[in-house]
Amino acid sequence: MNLDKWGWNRYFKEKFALNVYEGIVPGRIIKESKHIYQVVTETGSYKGQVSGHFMYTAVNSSDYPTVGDWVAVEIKDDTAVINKLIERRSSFSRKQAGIEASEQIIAANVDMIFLVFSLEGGRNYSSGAVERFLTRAWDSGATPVIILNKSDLCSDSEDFVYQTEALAPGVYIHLTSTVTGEGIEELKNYIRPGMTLMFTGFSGVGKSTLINALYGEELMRTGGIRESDQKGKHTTTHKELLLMKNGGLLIDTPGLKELQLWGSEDSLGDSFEDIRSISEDCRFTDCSHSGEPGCAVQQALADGELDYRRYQNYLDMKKELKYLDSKVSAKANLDKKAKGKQLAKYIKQIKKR
Ligand SMILES: Nc1nc2c(ncn2[C@@H]2O[C@H](COP(=O)(O)OP(=O)(O)OP(=O)(O)O)[C@@H](O)[C@H]2O)c(=O)[nH]1
Ligand SMILES: [Mg+2]
Ligand SMILES: [Zn+2]
Repeated sequence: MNLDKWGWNRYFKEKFALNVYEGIVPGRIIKESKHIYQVVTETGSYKGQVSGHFMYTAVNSSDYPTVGDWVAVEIKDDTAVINKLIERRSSFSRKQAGIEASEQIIAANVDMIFLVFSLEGGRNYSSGAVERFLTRAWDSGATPVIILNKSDLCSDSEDFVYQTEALAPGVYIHLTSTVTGEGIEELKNYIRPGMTLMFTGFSGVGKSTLINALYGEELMRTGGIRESDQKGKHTTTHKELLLMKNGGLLIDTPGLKELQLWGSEDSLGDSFEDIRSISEDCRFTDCSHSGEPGCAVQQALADGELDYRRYQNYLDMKKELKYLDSKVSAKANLDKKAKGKQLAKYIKQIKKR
């Protein structure tokens, strides 16, 4: 199998070259569910698992491979034993659900991220959600594209495009419908050989249906929407990287209930470029924009140049990231100690043998 069509390129070849030794070959993770992997290599597609050594040296869940990752593997009895993760070029992540401060990588080595919302009038579109997804997407290293799906269920879909443009300056926005076919041809233009596109969004917005429409066949199972609350039913249960007929690569992901932020306060710079630029005129460089004298952001609010809702969401997200940062540093210290002990034990065992 030629790996180039799976996105193998110079960047990864160079990174891989640092890890080459006898019997080790490159592979890409195309499926993952609870640390059970499917890996493609030059000789075929294999079930995969990480090696004992890998497990001992992994500290965080983000150190484990996920869909889209390139890995160094050794094929043993039809199993790909994963020895090493090849440095990621990009990764889309969020804070893992629950109270623990750890990062969950949703997909890695993605070139473009389709942020899918739907316009049926429920909770699957909101300004706040667009800003949240966009923040994570810009921080991933991949380029975001916004899709407003189910345009057939919305009588003022063009208004949503204008509204979204204000939230996402400079980002391409597409109105689509898998029922009328609106916008599907335009989306096809993004699919290029060797390029990886991922779909993310809430459950039931139509990610898998869009992928089927782009593929031209029923590739992924699609689901219904609960009538009671217009929420999706979580039809897609695992992530999967799919090879399109023309050579492009699409990643389908399970719908999210919520997107908790990950990263530092700096992550907001790209998605709130307007606020960042206004704040250059604040009197104090460390202005928090919540009442200091000479605050340009407060002035912009007063002048109606900045939307109050957007400003409030910005402050909320900033607070969330600051809190996360304090929890992450605390956790890192504990992890380091625990891992140090585990590693010492492992080395002792090897020496004994
Ligand atoms: N009216 C309308 N319905 C759509 C459109 N696209 C998808 N649907 C329907 O929306 C429902 C959910 O679609 P899925 O593709 O399963 O949604 P998903 O985003 O993959 O959901 P998860 O896998 O749960 O994350 C299905 O009943 C689809 O037929 C559209 O453009 N218009
Ligand atoms: Mg799906
Ligand atoms: Zn200010």
